[in-house]
Amino acid sequence: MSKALLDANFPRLIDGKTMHLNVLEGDVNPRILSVGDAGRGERISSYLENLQIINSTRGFITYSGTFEGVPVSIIVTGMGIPMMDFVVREATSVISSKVAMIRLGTCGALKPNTKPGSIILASSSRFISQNYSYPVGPAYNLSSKVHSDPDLFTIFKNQLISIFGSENVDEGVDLTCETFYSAQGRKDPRFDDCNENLIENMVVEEPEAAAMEMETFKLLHLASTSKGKIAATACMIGLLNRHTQELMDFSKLHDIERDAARAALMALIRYPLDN
Ligand code: R1P
Repeated sequence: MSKALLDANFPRLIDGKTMHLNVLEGDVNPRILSVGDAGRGERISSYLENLQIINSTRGFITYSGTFEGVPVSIIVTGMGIPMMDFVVREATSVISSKVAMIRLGTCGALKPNTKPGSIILASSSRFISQNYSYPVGPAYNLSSKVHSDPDLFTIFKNQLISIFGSENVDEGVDLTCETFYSAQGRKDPRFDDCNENLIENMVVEEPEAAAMEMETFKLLHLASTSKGKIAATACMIGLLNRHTQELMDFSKLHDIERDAARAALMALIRYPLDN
């Protein structure tokens, strides 16, 4: 019975909750931090006071509360652009005002001199999709660019630099990939992925490419098509460098994550939302 739907076009359950995030009006605040990993979400939810947690059966978790007295939400988003699509559309559907959203994720770094463990800000993003009609056309396509909200980007960048120092904060074009393996140029001899030179080719096509991950393009694209409702930006922790193959010191990951989340929350509460 609880799965009965009120609306076929934008499904709500019979109790009025959105179908996948399981949220109602009042459950999500207009300042939203999206994280991919459930452990990351739980750890950084300790920043929030007056915490309310909403689980869903689809993997999304919404933590809402206050940060320095300002209402914010942290949403565990999962991986990939369909999950980001659910989060952006359903979370903003229960908010009547303008929304500020930041993604805090992890990525592979693409610039040869980016140190693993650095923070990489996405000034813009492009999408890499596999061409399933290949060999008609190239095996992988690179979309045109969508941009971060310039004001939110600048506020966030300043917060990150004040915490990490400018030497640990990089920026550039994010490449959001359709998949983790083939579309990020990972080699798996069991499959004909036709991705032998994917990274080399993409970096030639986009010389400012700085990060490879799986969600940012969808967030920025939806923000750019939201008719002014959503301001968005993103940063990722570079777990490894795809050029040098160097890995970060993973014993530092949770500390970096905690500090980056604090920077994101500070940026979100400083961003002016004109309702
Ligand atoms: C892959 O391991 C996942 O990690 C990255 C990718 O975008 C993908 O979601 O981001 P998160 O750490 O935010 O999940």
